[in-house]
Amino acid sequence: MSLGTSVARLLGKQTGSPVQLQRRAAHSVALIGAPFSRGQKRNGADRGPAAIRNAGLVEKLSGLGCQVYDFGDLTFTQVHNDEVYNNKVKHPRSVGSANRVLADTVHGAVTAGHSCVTLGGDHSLALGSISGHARHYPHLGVIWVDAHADINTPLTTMSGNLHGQPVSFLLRELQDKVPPLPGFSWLKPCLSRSDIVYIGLRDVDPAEHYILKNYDIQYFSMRDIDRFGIQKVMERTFEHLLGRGQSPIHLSVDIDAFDPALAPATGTPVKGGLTYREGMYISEEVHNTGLLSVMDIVEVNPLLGASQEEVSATVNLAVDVIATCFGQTREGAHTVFEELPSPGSPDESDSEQQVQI
Ligand SMILES: [Mn+2]
Repeated sequence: MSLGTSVARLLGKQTGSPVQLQRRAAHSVALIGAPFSRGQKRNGADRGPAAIRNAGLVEKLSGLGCQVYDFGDLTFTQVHNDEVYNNKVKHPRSVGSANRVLADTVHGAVTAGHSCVTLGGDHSLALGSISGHARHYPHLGVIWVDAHADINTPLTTMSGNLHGQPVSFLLRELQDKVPPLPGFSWLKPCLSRSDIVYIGLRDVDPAEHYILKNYDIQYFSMRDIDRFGIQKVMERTFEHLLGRGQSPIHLSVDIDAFDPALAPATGTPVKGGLTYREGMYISEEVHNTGLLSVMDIVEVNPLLGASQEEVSATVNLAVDVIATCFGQTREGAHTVFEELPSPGSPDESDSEQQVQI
């Protein structure tokens, strides 16, 4: 018995069939820049969208056969007097208001029929990205690829930074533990604890560990990846999220899930992260489901590389993750290649004859 086969059946997957290739080639992708960094304390995460665009993302997606609709970068209104909440939580009104704008934009893009890529920005923007996504598709499966669980509540956070808390606001089961934050009144929890799977965890606070265990949230730490291998981890991820039936996938990738050797230009690096190959495998498998609807790529901070090489490595990795999620393969793709040229067949009539033979 093969887990892979059951997952394939689960997904109704017909890998490599012309119909599916055709469908993928027609993919329309909305790019939404969310240059927002108030969910954490380092300057520069707001420069992520420009850096990722400048690394050739649009060209790469177009080369894969995607129709790209670049929504540009969102502008967020400055919130003055954004006082700390409860002596702890920083910039609540700024984070709340920016995410409200992002939620509306993602909702609009998904409703218009696009797949959507949200370029961060810090990880607090998952609040808006997932909320906007869920407004159109109430039943989402979320794959959260990250070194951190980002599931502190405003009452358990040690840093006070909202990029470490978004999941607590999104989960219905945690609502009696989450106080109403100024700027967050628009936000309604849209996920159940069984709708999310973590991959790549290796720096989890005590309260976060308590939540993961007591609310029975599925996660695969780096240790689990060491034990099972990334292939099993992905099979189990899809069994968990799709075993009840197909639902659109929201992939939220924090670049710090990768090893700092690969992604040094980020605010909270933790050693012992994903390899390049593990990251590409995750992205390929998500693409292969045919269910990817929205993805976030966050916490790329061009100001934090020690050199231009470090910044480029981090940014190019982000581009590779996105491109792979939309069909770039390591084994070669042939979505735009329909027929091999033959010697002596310069015109249409010749190639028609060949087809008949
Ligand atoms: Mn994160």
